[in-house]
Amino acid sequence: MSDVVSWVVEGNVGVITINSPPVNALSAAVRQGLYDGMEALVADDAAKAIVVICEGRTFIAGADITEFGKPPSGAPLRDVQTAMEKSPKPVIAAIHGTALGGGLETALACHYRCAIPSAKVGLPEVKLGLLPGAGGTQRLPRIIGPKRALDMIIDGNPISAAEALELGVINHVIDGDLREGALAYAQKLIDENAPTICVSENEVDASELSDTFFDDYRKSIARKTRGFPAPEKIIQCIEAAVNLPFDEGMIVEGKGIGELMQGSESEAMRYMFFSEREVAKLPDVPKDTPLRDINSAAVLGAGTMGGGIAMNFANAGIPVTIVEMNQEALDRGLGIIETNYRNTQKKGRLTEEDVNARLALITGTLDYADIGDKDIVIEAIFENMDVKKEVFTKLDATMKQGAILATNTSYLNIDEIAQCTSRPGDVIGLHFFSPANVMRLLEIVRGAETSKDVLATCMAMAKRIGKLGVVAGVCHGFIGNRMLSRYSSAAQRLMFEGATPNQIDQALFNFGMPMGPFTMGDLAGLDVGWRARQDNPDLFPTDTSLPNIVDILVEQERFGQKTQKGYYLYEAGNRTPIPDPEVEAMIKEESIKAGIEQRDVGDEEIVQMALFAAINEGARVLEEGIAYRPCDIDMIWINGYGFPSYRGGPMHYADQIGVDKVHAAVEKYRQKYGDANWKYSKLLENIAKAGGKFADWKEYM
Ligand code: 3H9
Repeated sequence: MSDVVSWVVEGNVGVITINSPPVNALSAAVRQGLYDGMEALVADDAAKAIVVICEGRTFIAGADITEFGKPPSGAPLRDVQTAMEKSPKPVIAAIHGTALGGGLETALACHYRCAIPSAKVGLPEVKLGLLPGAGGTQRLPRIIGPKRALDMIIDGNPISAAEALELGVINHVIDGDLREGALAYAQKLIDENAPTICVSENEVDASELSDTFFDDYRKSIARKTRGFPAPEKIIQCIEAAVNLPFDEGMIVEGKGIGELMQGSESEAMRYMFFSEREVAKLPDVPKDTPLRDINSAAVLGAGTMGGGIAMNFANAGIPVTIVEMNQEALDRGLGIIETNYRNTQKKGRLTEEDVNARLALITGTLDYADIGDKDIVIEAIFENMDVKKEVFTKLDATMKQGAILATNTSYLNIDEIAQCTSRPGDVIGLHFFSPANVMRLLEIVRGAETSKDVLATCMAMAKRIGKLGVVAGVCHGFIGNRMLSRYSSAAQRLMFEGATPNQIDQALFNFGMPMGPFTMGDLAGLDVGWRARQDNPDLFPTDTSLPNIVDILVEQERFGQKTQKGYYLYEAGNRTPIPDPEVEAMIKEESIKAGIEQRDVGDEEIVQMALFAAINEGARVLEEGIAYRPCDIDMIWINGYGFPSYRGGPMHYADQIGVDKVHAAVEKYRQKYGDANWKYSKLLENIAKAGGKFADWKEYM
């Protein structure tokens, strides 16, 4: 017996109970307890079958990730599994919550599995840059076939108890109390003298596979899994399951997980797992802060942003009203929302009923009076401080007391907006990323007077509408766009020194970004940034040492993809950028006119200069208290800008390659280009000089 694992014999059934909050992960103590429990109950003649069950919110949710990288202790999981498989008495896993990773692998080593209907089972290791390393790649194909197993392990998403039953991953569903049901199931197996079924002894049914199956599979996932090493190793394990005996397949699996565990990619993805949870913890906002009710919402503006934001609420079952200035704009916006939903329906990801239910939750109005009773309003109109102030004055007069007044601004000062209301504590920034119904990030901007319950409510609401909320303080561009502007400026500089937009975009794509800054500019529309600058010249100071190429392109009506020309050319109906020699010649001409020396720029330098500019700004953001922690910055860049998750975000990446290296390069650039884009960060310098890491940034403040 131990603190976390206990066992008893009830009637003639032995019951091993794991109680290791929060998620019964397979820590050394849990593994050792399971091993000891198996040994004791196998030896106990009173027990004719053994049930393995968990207390708390879930069955075993996997290996204990906090132990990865530490020296091994406790019984190895494979020994526990062998003890289960070799038991002469039937061993039954009784599942509730989520049996994930090593948790499902433990259950697969049992002779039988039962679960309550709400349970889910899955092998999500790929999301941590790993593969199932406790027999999952060898046992699962022996139940559900190699093809289905590959899909399930490569996407990492869990399946429901009903699906698991259909596939044979579980053998029995229990309605009602799990423990009672599992004991009754065990008794039934005893009464029937049921055999001890070892999945490892099953044959793999490869009859469904064509000769080219694995190569075709590799090709089909190549784009989606670019840069991630785990999927290829998972394929190799399933190939081994098909071609080799179980024990040899286990050797391939063991080697694969060992290599992945050592890699920087898995380290980054494990950091991401904990960071996603860390960003939900706000240092000065207690966990038990009372939340306001959010049962209805309003969005101002039916444009691309407003429509996307409204869809998030409808998707979460929250009724939402969109306010527009005139009927035509409202009808257009509502029409686009319907088209978006219908397109998703056509792809089979929503049923007609789902779409109808969501559309029924979205209403439109031209009258502010119709939204006065809503719990939250999000303004998503164009970026102009005077207009925003006018709108917030109106909202202050219209909205009920206790309503949250939010702005979706990407740059503007939230404190200034809040001051034109009588309730600055209720005002907050909710910065969605385009397309707002798709992108997972919600940058939550905390004003000087934003009250703690408003902040806590918005964090909880983010989760409810499927977003990752990350808090930022008030400054120009907040965390994400402030860093992005340094990154883009560095790319522009290199373009004027001789790299083509295509070379720069390719270099950053190869690093792992979904696209480079020029492709991104064309996608977003070059006129959008141009217009924002016209409206707010003081807010967007241009680097006067560089020619203004965007102005020239916009004057030529080269707005990007929407006009089929921007930095690149586009064929009708095709989003693939085609390098345009005319634009490249124009850039060269402008550079020479501005006296910028032309040179050969290398790909490595492109990646380094663009990313280091962002990292230096990230260090300043931390120094100024705009971000609470480096992980907040990293989660913003991964979820809002597509920074490759296998590199952990810019600040984690700096730690991986060495902060001293980043600092030395930043200093070189500052001397060469001046302070405008390379503002000095004392924090960066302190960490570099001490040979430290951003992970320990507080020591260096
Ligand atoms: C694996 O199994 C490898 C094997 O194949 C090979 C072995 C040889 N370890 O998410 P929550 C913590 S790899 C340690 O907020 P929820 C989490 O950090 C593993 N800690 O709750 C948080 O701590 P805090 C494969 C863990 O209800 C707290 O538990 N398994 C682990 O929203 C609550 O978590 C997975 O990848 C863990 N494995 O969701 C499953 N899991 O409160 C990972 C959680 O201090 N886990 N914690 O911030 C999950 O997907 C979700 O946590 C789960 C619950 C769905 C279980």
